[in-house]
Amino acid sequence: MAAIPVDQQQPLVERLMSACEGSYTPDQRRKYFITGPQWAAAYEGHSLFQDKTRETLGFERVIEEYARIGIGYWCTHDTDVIPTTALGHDGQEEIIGRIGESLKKNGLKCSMVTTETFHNAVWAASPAAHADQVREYANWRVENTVAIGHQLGAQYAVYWPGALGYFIQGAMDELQTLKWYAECINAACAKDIELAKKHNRATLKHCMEAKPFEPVAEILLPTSDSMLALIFSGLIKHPAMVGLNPEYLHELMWGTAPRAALARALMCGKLFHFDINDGYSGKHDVDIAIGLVNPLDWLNVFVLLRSYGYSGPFNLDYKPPRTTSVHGVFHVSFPTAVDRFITLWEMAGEALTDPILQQATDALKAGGPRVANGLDAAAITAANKELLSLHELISHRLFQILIGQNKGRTFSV
Ligand code: 3MF
Ligand code: MG
Ligand code: MG
Repeated sequence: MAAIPVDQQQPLVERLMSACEGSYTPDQRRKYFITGPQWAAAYEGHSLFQDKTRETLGFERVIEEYARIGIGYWCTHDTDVIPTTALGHDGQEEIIGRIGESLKKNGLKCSMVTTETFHNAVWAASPAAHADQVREYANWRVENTVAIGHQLGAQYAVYWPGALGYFIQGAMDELQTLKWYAECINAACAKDIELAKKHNRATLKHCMEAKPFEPVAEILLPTSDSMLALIFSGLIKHPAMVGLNPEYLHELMWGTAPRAALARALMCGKLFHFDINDGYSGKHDVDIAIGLVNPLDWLNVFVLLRSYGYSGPFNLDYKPPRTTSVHGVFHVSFPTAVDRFITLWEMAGEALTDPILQQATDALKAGGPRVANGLDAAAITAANKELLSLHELISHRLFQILIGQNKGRTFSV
């Protein structure tokens, strides 16, 4: 193939995108509770060892592009849109006013707000640092974010305490730090109760998000389970207001099955919000878009969520790769991520009504014949033995659903 002139490259990408077919319309996409983070689209491709590859984008552009794609909801960190120096000053009100206009003009809703308590130098010793003024500032920051949430009509507030930990142990008393951190969540809830009353709105759902490693080496609340322990510890004043925002890759990173982590959140009635992405176990937070690494696992995750009626947001918390241009971010990355979500979600619906899966599951539940002596382990084993091959058959059937063989797709052999 001859070299592709620069001005022909975007048209080539467009042509191949439409040749892929199978994309959904913006109206179809808007039927799902899909939320697009400001930071995901505005990510410039930089990392600790890698320079940025894309230009800076403001919220106006991101909101406009999400609207065009059919992503119905937008979410943001406070400092994604308001410089740290403007927080709490006139600049904040002016920016929030412009965000409100931009959302209205484009028909988007703000679903969630979150506080950046990990990037700025003030969080070097975490938001629950020894210095009481740092902690007071952290409390004010989450209260301020809750206020922004009410102004923009959000339903959720998320907390990712990524800097709550250390590189080298000794200086930090873990228990004391956790108690201080709980005070920060309590401050957010108290402010929320006050503002909800004032604005005659429901209180927000406060969602904690865990990540096992990054940006510090040892994190005090590394998993969703540890956050459940905090929520139920007695340190949280309004535990009914606080739940989880698990992230698929954060759970996978430490080697657990994300589906099992989600099941534990569901068991506690705490699956409020869900960050969807993909990546690898045992690696850092590569934030690949949903379904590009573990589509079969994703199908299984959605079977679980559909089985138990999860109705919260699906937040596209991933990073478009640094090989993708800004045009690619909005014409390849986000539309295809949304469409893989929809496909996998609908596929999970098919799995739930698949007659083979239904019969296999029913048979497992029916079990073999009951034996006379309920203490005879060998007889109980023999009575159920042949049915257990259905475990593998079920996995095979899910694979077939993933590749469309349940719908008659065949391969040349
Ligand atoms: C980091 C994350 C965060 C959180 C965000 C929401 C930047 O790995 O996943 O995204 O989702 O801070 O509070
Ligand atoms: Mg993450
Ligand atoms: Mg996340």
